Amino acid sequence: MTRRNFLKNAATVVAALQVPVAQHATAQASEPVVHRVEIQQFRFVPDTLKVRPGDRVVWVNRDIVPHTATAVDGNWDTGKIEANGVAEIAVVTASTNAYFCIYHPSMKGRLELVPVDA
Ligand SMILES: [Cu+2]
Repeated sequence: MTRRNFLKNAATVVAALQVPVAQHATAQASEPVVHRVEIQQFRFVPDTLKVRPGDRVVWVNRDIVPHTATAVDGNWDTGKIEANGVAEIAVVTASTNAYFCIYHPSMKGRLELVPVDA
């Protein structure tokens, strides 16, 4: 495979990752949503998400070093997300809290739980 083709294929993968993401504004209130957080330049983007039980949160690591998304209270942890890797959690009631990266504790994010019928 030529480098040009490799880059083209990589771009296709990135585009595919964007497909399942929906916003609450365009979905039925009761439908589970897949939220995506980009990890780039040692930041979670967005750093705060409003989530409902049943939603899923996907982290995509755009950096060249591994990261984690780890609940401060220890209730959930993606484990190591390699460079260009993806990790996912399902949102349950206990998922709502602050999280950080184990390797880079200055990286902080937050999941804010909202009622299912909100
Ligand atoms: Cu990190």
